[in-house]
Amino acid sequence: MSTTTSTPTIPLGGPTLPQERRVVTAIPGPRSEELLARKAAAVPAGVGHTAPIHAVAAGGGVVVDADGNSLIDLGSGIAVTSVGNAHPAVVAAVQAQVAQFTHTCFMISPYESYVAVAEALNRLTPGDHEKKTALFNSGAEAVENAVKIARKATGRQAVVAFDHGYHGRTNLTMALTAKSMPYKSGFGPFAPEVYRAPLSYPFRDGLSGPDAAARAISQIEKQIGADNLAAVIIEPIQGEGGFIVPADGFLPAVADWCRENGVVFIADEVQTGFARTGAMFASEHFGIVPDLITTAKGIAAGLPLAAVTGRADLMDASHPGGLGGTYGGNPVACAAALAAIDAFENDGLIERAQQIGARLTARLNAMRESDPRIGEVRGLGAMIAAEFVDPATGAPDAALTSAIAKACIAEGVIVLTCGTYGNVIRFLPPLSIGDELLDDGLDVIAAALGRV
Ligand code: PLZ
Repeated sequence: MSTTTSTPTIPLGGPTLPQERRVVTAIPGPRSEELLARKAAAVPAGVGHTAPIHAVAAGGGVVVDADGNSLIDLGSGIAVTSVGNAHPAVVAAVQAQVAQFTHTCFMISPYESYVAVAEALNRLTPGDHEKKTALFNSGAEAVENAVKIARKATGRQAVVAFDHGYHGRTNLTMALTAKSMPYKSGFGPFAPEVYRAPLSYPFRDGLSGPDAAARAISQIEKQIGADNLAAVIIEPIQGEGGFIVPADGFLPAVADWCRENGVVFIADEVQTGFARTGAMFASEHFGIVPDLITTAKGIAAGLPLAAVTGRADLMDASHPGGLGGTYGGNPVACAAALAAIDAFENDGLIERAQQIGARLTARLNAMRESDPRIGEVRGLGAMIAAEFVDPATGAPDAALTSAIAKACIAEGVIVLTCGTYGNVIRFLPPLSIGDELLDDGLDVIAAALGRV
């Protein structure tokens, strides 16, 4: 691991917030309590929240709440504010664009920033083949469109998604998502022609990458048949499913099989994209070149934007007017994306993600050595997780996981859980976080682990 305590060169942004954990009231404090009561009365219970606060400012590595508490942000709003919240270049670009024009609809009167984002994604995504990009508003919408594009290009209908996969909450993406509660339960019927294949989950299946791929491919061939299959969609590292890093060789074997069988290989990099894993895209770690890649989250530093980027021949298969949407590639979101992409490329954020990953991994592994309830520490770059188990049986321990997360939030550290079994704590700090804050956050986690 890197032992250098480098101060990040990344601008902190937004209001210049003291980079400190500061808990001045109970969490939630009285003002957040009031706002939470209004939320409960005005917003449906289905829209949950992790931290019982209301945010008023954020930047660097902190989120400040309505009571003046400054919480360490180890979630980045689910891997979104990777360049840092209210990054100054993003703020300036958004302010300039919003004063110029807020919307024309790209399908009515196109504008340059959309094209510039497309050019940047065509250049930055894996592979040097000819690519094109279409822009949308959310990760789920990008996934929906990737499937549309693959079906149109192949003339086939079936789509394979994997165990532990997460692809969104719209009807088709709920079908693609593996976990029933809370994402799907009671919300069916789901879109047809979606099939599920087994993943590589080394901690739980003990299979080599090639063996796990052979298992998946055999199931796909027997249950669906390559001739009927338009696309295979997979997150290179499962996000909501538990930060599962597939065994070496799994992804290349699946991608090769797709290529040999005319099946479109879609990498869903909505959570893993844009420097998060210590590479611009996680596919690079596994040596795969997806036919289509979906992105969102980190792309525009918090403004709603998403993309499908991929082989020009596939992207061009749709008839004119077949792809789009009123807001897709909104000019304000595109301005934010161009500023964020510039920061990803030029502010050392890929290296910073690697440093953060090394620091998190070393510390969490040290905790694991003295506490067998941490079954595994895994992940790449600034996308790291700890899986909690019953040491005697290896069974997932969701109750312990949620108790630790709650204890951390009460102490002023925002941590997120994930995993099919709800037994994973994931770390997705903004890449603008400093080492001291990161260490303080880890101290709080270690103390919580000792207590619960
Ligand atoms: N694909 C890989 O991670 C979003 C969802 C949180 P949207 N993940 C966070 C929740 O509980 O809703 C995600 C993802 C991957 C697609 C999506 C969907 O992206 O922008 O939330 O639609």
